Amino acid sequence: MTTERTLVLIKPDGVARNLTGAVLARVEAKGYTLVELKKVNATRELLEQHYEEHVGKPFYEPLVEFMLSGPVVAAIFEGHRVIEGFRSLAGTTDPTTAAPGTIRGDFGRDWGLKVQQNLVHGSDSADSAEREIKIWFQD
Ligand code: DAT
Ligand code: MG
Repeated sequence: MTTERTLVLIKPDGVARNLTGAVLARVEAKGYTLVELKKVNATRELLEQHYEEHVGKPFYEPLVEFMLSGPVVAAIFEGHRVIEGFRSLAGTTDPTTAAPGTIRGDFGRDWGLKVQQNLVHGSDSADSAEREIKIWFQD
């Protein structure tokens, strides 16, 4: 067994809709351990690092604007295979078609805005998790 960590973000839509507790409860109920938790007002600089792979894509600028539109809750969760386990709990990127039973599928949909407001972020690999945890939890 290897203990792995992942970065989870509750995006501004999830925080504004008071879904933080519901999301965290699902991750805990699946059996992962909450290691760190904080509410943050992201900055453009921080988001540029976080979304490095998407800089220059058509949805990048609206994505950053959305992530700056309100506070975000950042969490580190730990457990064996937590990276893929959380991505499975979160569901696919487009919340309209994410499977029912997932966080995005149950709580989200495309509201007709430019960027999919899909409630959560989860690291997609061990390398991204390490990189993203450093960005959001510098202290
Ligand atoms: P994920 O968050 O499922 O890992 P991603 O890393 O490809 O997805 O993209 C980051 C975020 O950018 C995603 O959560 C929502 C937004 N996004 C991605 N693809 C998009 C698209 N085609 N149109 C609008 N927003 C998009
Ligand atoms: Mg991603």
